[in-house]
Amino acid sequence: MENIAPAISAPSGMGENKPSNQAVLDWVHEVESLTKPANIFWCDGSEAENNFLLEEACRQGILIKLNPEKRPGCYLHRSNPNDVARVEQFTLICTPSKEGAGPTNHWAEPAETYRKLQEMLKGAMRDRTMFVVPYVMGPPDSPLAKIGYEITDSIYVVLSMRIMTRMGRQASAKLGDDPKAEFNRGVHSLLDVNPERRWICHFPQDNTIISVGSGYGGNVLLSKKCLALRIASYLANKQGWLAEHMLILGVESPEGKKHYVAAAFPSACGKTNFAMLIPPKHFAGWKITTIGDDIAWMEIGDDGRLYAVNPENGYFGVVPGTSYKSNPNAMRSIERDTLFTNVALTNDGDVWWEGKDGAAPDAAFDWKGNPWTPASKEKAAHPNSRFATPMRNNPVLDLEVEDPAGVPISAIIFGGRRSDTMPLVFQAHDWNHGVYIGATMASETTAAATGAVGQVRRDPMAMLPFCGYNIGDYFRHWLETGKRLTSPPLIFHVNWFRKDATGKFLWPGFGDNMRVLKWIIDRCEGRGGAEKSPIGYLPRATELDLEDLEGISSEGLKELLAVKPNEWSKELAAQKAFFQSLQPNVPPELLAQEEEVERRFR
Ligand code: GTP
Ligand code: SPV
Ligand code: MN
Repeated sequence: MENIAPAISAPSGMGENKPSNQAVLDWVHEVESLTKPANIFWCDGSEAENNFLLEEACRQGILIKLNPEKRPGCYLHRSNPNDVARVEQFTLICTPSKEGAGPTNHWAEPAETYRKLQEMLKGAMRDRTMFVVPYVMGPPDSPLAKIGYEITDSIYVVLSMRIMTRMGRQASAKLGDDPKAEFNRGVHSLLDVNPERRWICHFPQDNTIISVGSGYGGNVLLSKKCLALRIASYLANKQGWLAEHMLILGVESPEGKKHYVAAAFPSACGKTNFAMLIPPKHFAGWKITTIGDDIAWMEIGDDGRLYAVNPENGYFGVVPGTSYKSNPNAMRSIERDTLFTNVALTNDGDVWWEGKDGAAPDAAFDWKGNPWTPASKEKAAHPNSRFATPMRNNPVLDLEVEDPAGVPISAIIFGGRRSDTMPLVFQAHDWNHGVYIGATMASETTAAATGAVGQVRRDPMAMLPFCGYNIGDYFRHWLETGKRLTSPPLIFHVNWFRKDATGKFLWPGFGDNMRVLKWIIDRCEGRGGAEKSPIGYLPRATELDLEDLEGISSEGLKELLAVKPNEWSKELAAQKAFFQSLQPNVPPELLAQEEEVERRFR
C-alpha cells in the first residue's frame, strides 16, 4: 500500500484554517521554503474536513474503507513492511551537552543534527501536500494543557492525529496571537520511507521535534511519545510535575467509594487492557472506568495529593490478543470510527487478527495484502498492529476525563512482563522504596519497538525509551516529588506474566486483575493484610479475593506469590549492574535502597 501520495486539491473553503499567530506562520513558512510542497492544507479538525481526507486517502490507496455494515466509519491502513514499530536506535535527544540526554538516550549535537535534517528535508515535500495540524494535549482548561502543531506530508498522520488529540480550531484559538506564546513545533516527512534515513529527533530546549523517514505510530504521531513523554518529561522536571508512561483508571466500590490509580507498564505489557477491565462476576457492583490508557501528566494539588490528567483524546492500542473475552470494552470501542493499521482484511471487508473471537477466516489478506489462509506460516496481523479509536467510543470512559484539575491518585503501580522472579503483586515500604522499585523494574521486550523480542531489559518506570533527559535527574525528580507530596500515593509492583515450568501463564490476567487491584485498594484504605518480605509487603494467598477463580491450583498460587532467593540473587545482581551502568548519575538515596534490599535478603 502506498504511504506516499501526490498532492491533493481541496475544494474552496477547505484546508484554509490559517492561524493568526505570526510565530506559527513564520515557522510554517520556513518549513515550506525548505520542503517545497505543492500546496499547504491548514487543518481545522471539522467533520467535513475529516470526511474529505478519508475519501482522498481511499482514492490514493492509503486507506481501505471497511464494510460499513460490519465496521461503520472504519478504515485499514497498511504501512510499509520496513516500518511497523518505534525505532529506538534512531530516536535522538538533542541537548546541548551529552550529559543532558544522559546514559540511557541516544544523544546528538543539536546544531549538527538540525543541519543534517535540513539536508534531508530539502525539497522533501515536492509534489506533495503539506498539512498543518494544530492540536491541544490535555483538557484544554487544565494548567498542564499544551499546544502543538505538526507539519506532515502524510494524510494518514493527519487522520490519526484527529483521533488521538484534540485537533483543530480550538488549538489555534487557545494559542492566540501572542508570538511569544509557547507551542510545540513538530515537523514530519515520510521522505522515501527508508529505514536508512529514519530519524526521530527531539530538541527539548527548543520545544521542537523533527521526524523523518517513517509513517508509523509513535515515530510520527508527534503528540504522543515525542511531545507527551519525551519533551513533556523534560518540561515536567523543570516545572515540578510528572509526565509518565501510565494508564489512569477509576475504581468504584459497590458502596460508591472511588479511587484512581496510575500504572506504568512498558509497551505492549497491558496498560490498555488494565485501563478498561471488566471485573469478574464475583465483583458485582465494582466499576472500572478509564481516564487514559497510555500517558499521564500529574501534578501536586493544594491538598498535597497527586492529580492526573490524560493528555490524549484517543487510544492507539495493540490489536492482536484483543477479543470480547479478553477486553470487551476495547472491542466495543473499535466497532466504529476506527483506523486499523497492519491487521488482516477478510473477504467481506472486515478485519481479523490472531486472538480475535471465533475461528480464523478460511481466507483473508494478511497485513501486507497477500492472500492468507489458516495454513499460512506467516501471521495474518502484524504483532504490533494497532487501532486508533476516539476515547469517546469507550463504554467505560470516566466522567471526570475532561476535568481540568485531574483526578487524585491513590496508588501508583509499576509492572513488567516477567516469566519468573517477580511475584503477582507487592507493595513498597514507602515512597523512596517505591521509586527504587520503579527505577530497577525490568520487562521482556515486545514487538512495540523494532529489535529482539522476549529479552529482559531494565526499563525504569516504563520510561526507558521515553525519558527526554538524564535518567539520573529523572530519578532525582521523583525523589523530590515525594518530598513535596504530603499525601503520596502508595506504590506497588505487579506481574501478570509469570509462567510455570511448561511456559504457561500462571495468572489468568485481564478481568481477573481486578482481584489484585482490590487488594491494592484495600491497602490504600488501611485494610487488607500483608506480610513483610525482603522486597516489600506481599499479600498472603488468603488476603487476595480469589472466589470463583478458575484454572489455578494452590501450588500455582504459591508459585505466583513466591519470592525465591535463587531468582532474587540474580535479580539483585542485575539491578546493581544496571545502576552501575548509569553511574555517576544514580542518586545516593536509591543506592541506599539497593543496600537495604540486599541487607534484608541476608
Ligand atoms: P502499548 O500500547 O504498546 O503501550 O501497550 P499496552 O501496555 O497498552 O498493552 P496492551 O493492553 O495493549 O496489551 C498488550 C498485549 O498484552 C496484548 O496482546 C494483550 O492481550 C496482552 N495482555 C494484556 N493484559 C494481559 C494480562 O493480564 N495477561 C496476559 N497474559 N496478557 C495480557
Ligand atoms: C508504545 O509503544 O508504548 C505505544 C505505541 O503506545 S507507539 O505509539 O507506537 O509508541
Ligand atoms: Mn504505550
